[in-house]
Amino acid sequence: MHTMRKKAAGTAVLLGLMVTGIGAGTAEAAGTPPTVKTAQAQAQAQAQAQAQARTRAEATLTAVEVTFYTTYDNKDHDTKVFTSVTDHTNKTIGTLGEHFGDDEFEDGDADGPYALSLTEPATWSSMRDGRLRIRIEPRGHDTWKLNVRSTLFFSDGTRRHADQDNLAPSQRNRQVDVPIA
Ligand SMILES: [Ca+2]
Ligand SMILES: [Ca+2]
Repeated sequence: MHTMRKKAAGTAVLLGLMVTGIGAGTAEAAGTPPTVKTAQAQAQAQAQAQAQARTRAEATLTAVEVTFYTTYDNKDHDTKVFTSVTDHTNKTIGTLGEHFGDDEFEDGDADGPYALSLTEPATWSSMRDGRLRIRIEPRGHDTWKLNVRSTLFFSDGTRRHADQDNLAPSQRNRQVDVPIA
């Protein structure tokens, strides 16, 4: 049973051989005892579940999109925005090339979705406990109040999100980190 669990791809064939073997070895050629069938079904289901978990953990990050919803304090036209995502080790995985240094985000604006450029490989599991990082560089004083929505897309079709309301980076506290869930 151990070898069957490890080799998910060969499970169907191995099961077939095992059923044949048991049938030939017993006086009752009529069929496999129900208890053996149940154990085989359980092993097969477990192998499939493990394979699926492995596949999901290893699914690669293919894209990251972010949208900024300015609420009731604008982003000044000359305040630059630096947006990035980090993995669970705090390594930068992707950055947004556009910094909006000549673009006001007015109250009520929805800006995005913008696609980040991915610079390092990442997987579903490595992005667990990662961060969406927004850092501003104002000229003079500026507070920017916003809600952010971000989606991370993976190769198996799954997604993670970094969403948070009521962010308020300013010239005093320039960086905000949003956990990736
Ligand atoms: Ca402002
Ligand atoms: Ca300014």
